[in-house]
Amino acid sequence: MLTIFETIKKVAIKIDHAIKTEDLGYSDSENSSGEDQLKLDVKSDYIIEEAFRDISIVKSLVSEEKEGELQLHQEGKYTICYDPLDGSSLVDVNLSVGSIFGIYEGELKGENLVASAYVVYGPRIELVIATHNKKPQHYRAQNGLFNFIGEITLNHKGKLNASGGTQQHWSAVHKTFIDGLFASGYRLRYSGGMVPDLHQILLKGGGLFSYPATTDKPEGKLRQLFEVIPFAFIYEQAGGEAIDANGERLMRLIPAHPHDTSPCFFGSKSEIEALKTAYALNTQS
Ligand code: FDP
Repeated sequence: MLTIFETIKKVAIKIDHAIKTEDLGYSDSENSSGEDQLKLDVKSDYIIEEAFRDISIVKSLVSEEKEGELQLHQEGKYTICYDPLDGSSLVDVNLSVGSIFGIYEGELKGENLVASAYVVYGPRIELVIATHNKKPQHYRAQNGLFNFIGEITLNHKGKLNASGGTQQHWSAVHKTFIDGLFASGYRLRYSGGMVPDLHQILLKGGGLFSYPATTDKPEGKLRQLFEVIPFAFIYEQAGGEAIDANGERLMRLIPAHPHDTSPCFFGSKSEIEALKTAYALNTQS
């Protein structure tokens, strides 16, 4: 597993370099979710694929930018599911973006995730790695090397509130709940990049990130294997919770297809409790 983490550190430095120096235009292709691919998405995907290609413990790769599973080593133990450059359109406006990695052993489902990691490319390059029975470990790059900064622990209750999706398409339940959080003093923090938005909540003690079911996206937008499950694990390891719109742990998700999405909520315990109450109360009325 250490080899995988060391490889993630190497690719992070290379992707950061690509972000700062490469062409930002669109490629001629679409990804499997039907979105136009930026050249940077394609380049980042290539950097990751090349780096893992010779690592024998890696059985296969599943990328947000590719349709199927890429088989690497039959005797390998792990499948790495990754989003090479999440929120890549934000590079155009010089906001932070990230890479997300979910490391699975066996069938691709939440309960088989053994570790996850993400990288934030911002003014600095930061990396968070989560494994079982440990708080997430936070690193920062300096001169091409990652230094350990500390463990991440969420407070029981936070102050930040970030909800995705077009508000026009939110359900009445979600709107009432989010309005209630603001009315009780929560502050809006939403850049539109999942990685920096979730990173901010983790580092600033807590709060809530939601990507709910909306009328235009009933199954949400964020992808289970590359985005939702890896972050669910990190939030749980940090002492928070991560659930879907039915109150089920996101770690119990079983994607039918690698690109399946799910409504998702990540937060400190207090906000998730409030969410459960709000959603249940409104469902009954
Ligand atoms: P993007 O489409 O820019 O790649 O992964 C999808 C994502 O970004 C997340 O990073 C982000 O949280 C979300 O979409 C933002 O979606 P909305 O604009 O619908 O809120």
